[in-house]
This record gives sequence, structure tokens and C-alpha cells, in this order.
Amino acid sequence: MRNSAVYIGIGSNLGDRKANIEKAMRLLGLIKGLKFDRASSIYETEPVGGPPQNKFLNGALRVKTSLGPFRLLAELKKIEKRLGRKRGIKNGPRTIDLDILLYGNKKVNTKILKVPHPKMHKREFVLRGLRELK
Ligand code: PH2
Ligand code: MG
Ligand code: MG
Repeated sequence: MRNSAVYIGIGSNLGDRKANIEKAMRLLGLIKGLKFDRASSIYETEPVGGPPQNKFLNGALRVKTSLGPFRLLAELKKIEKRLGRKRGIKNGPRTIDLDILLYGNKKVNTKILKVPHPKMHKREFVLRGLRELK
């Protein structure tokens, strides 16, 4: 299978934000069937939605992968879990968030996964990183 170019949004606003992002990127690079390609800069952003909360560090990553979108999603969730992500309030604070933004030109529309990420075009904190990589 030919590898697809996949864009992943990364964000953190809890704990040591920079360390969380660095750890997540390192773990991402260890996934079998995935090759880390490029990272955007990491920049601080005001929280959008959710309860009052700390500022985020955000960025975007480009990887090449032979994993299908659902396998990739499972791997991203494992990393979130390893970094202490707790499921809680919608759009609430998180140690790490890894979102599939684009997966080649594939479209996925299920309850657990929607690609392209349905809110990415409205979120400057996502678009900024994507623009750097495109
Ligand atoms: N993620 C959210 C909700 N709000 N705001 C910023 N600035 N950065 C994020 O990554 C973010 C957010 C839900 O995932
Ligand atoms: Mg998110
Ligand atoms: Mg998420």
C-alpha cells in the first residue's frame, strides 16, 4: 500500500505543555507503519470554547503512514493515554490532544472519527500550523 500523507493537530494546556508535546512527538515517531515527516513551529494560543482554562501550545505535524485512519486513531489515543489524558469536560483542559486533521484525500464520516477534521477550517490555532506545512 502506498503511504498517505497525514496531518495531525497537536495541543496541550495542562502540566508541562512543551514537555508533553515533545514526548508525544517522540512516541509518534515510534509507531510501526508511521514515518515522522515534519513539524510546524509550536505556538501559544488562547483557548477556544470550553470552560475558562490555560493557554494552549499548538502545532501541526505531517507524517506518512500505511496505517488506516482507524488504526492511526487508536495509536494516537494510546499516546494520549500514556501522557495522562483524562476524558472529561468537552473542550476542557488536556495534557495532550492529537487530532487527525487530513488523511491524504480520504473522507471519513463516522461517530468516532471525522476526516477532514470538521472544525479545522474555523480554528486559527489549527490553520496556522497547517499553513506552515503546506
Ligand atoms: N482544543 C480544543 C478546544 N479549544 N483551543 C486552543 N487554543 N487550542 C486547542 O488545541 C484547543 C482549543 C479541543 O480539542
Ligand atoms: Mg482537538
Ligand atoms: Mg482530540
